[in-house]
Amino acid sequence: MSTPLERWVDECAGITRPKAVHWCDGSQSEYDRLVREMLATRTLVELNQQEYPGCYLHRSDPNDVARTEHLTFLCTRNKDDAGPNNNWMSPPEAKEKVGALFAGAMRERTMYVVPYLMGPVSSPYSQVGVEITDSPYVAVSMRIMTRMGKVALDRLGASDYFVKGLHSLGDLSPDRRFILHFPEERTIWSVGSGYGGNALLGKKCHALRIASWMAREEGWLAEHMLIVGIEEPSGRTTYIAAAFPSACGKTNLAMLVPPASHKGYKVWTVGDDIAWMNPADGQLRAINPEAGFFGVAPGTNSKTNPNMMATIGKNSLFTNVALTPRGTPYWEGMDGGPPPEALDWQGRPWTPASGTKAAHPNSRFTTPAHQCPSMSPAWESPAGVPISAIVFGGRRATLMPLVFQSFNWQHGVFLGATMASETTAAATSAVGVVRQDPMAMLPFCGYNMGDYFGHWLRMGTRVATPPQIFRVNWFRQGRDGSYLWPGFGENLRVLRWIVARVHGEVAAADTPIGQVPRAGDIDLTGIDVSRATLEELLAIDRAGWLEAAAAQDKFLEQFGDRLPREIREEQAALVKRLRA
Ligand code: GTP
Ligand code: SPV
Ligand code: MN
Repeated sequence: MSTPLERWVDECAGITRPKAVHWCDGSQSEYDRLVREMLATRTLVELNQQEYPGCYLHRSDPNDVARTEHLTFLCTRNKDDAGPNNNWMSPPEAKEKVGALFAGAMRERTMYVVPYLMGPVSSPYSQVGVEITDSPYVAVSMRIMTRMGKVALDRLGASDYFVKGLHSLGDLSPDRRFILHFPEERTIWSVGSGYGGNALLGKKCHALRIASWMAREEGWLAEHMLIVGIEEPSGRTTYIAAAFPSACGKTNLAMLVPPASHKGYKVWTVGDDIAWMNPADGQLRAINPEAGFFGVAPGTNSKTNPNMMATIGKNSLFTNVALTPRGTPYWEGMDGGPPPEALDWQGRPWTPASGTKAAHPNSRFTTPAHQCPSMSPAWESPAGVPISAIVFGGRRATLMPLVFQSFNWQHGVFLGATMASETTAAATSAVGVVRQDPMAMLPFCGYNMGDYFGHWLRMGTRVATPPQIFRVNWFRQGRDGSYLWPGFGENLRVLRWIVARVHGEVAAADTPIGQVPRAGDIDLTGIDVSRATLEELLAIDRAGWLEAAAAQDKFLEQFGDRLPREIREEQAALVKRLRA
């Protein structure tokens, strides 16, 4: 008797016609063999093994370097269930159109069956998925990013309850690229891309788009959030979950190193990109469903993120970075400045005089979380960690203060729902354009965001002590374009205020937008930020906020009847306070 999984694998093989089928067991020997095969086909390039043991470079197709939001679809029976925040295709149309692209797509290739677990091995919150792929790069990346192979098959047994992901590189043409989600069938189809968020289906496709749909049905939250524990000199640890849009600082905040002035503080990493939060014992408890980091390379160095520099020194895959003659990776903003010569991310000769970027702005590394020196002892805790604060942050050169707090849960949901941020190189579209990105989930919410706001509002009533909600912005710029706030490790100063607020240990000033710190309550000892700059970072520009409110209003309007009354009321109340 075959299992539901075996029957589905046979069905996919029948359509895609691979020359061989390999079931991944997740072992080191299997990983090593796949790496050797990819070195032989030049899919991977070996890096300097003395300096970077177990590290390899992958250069992707130059047309396939970031998520493609315009080619990403929700395929729900009812179009309104996908909402104005998603591209939509009807399931029958999607199956016909994209099914044709899968037909015979693996003819010259091996089909890898990749069973994976999202979440700690014995956590009740973890989920099994299986990704079928014809990309060995995807298979080895999944071994870093998830608990892959036997561990997932053991958990699945003969059950038919798993997320099904079918992936093929196809011909890598954006004209024949589709990333489709069928939440009603817990199924993902992805064709035509080998890039992380499009191809590592456990990550954005399963753990956010499909999981957010499941979370609404089951009463939990699947969010684009880092999870971090702040330990104070007293030994008290407070856990924070924070949502920032792609390439806006989650990884960096998750593993920040306290500044020298902050002896006795420790920052513990639980996760850097995705949080699954479940109500338990009157609180929200968060797990990190992932086992690795797929992090942004540019800007990473031993000052901004020493923990990540330590993590990526071994057993890591680098994608679309530059290669020095010594066989080491290079990207803009790395320690030591640019090398005199290198091969750029496309393998072309490059020098600092070339006038182009050596590494792609969205070049990334894939690296095991357990190698990170700041991993929390609780990062694989089956019960997750209790979340005391939720932080929403965007990349905003103007207007948005360094930090402020919501008046209550409902206002906090409104603050998340009205977040906007400048777009980044993580997706293929214009960079630096301010767009509304509620809860940093605009590209990842697997259903109508009007319903999503309603779900968030309800979640606040499901726990006796809901987290307190904050907004932050590390990216305010002065007139000369330089950052007003030093960021990175110094962000701990802001987290300290948040922690103190959560424990009722510091006051705040009421303003029309929320509760703002009194300037004296952000510790500036040991940094070069003047009191005047801090006051500028905390100031409220009423005229600017009224303009922002108009943009918010326009965005929220799209959701029509699906927009909860509470959000409408918060919007009206904000405008009223700003005009008062
Ligand atoms: P995704 O993996 O795309 O979801 O991104 P992320 O939110 O984890 O972003 P990440 O931490 O990788 O940061 C993206 C870029 O922002 C990098 O180039 C960082 O160096 C930069 N960055 C992160 N934190 C700060 C900060 O506090 N201040 C400034 N100025 N830049 C920052
Ligand atoms: C993001 O774009 O938010 C990422 C990278 O974390 S990807 O996995 O490609 O989505
Ligand atoms: Mn992300």
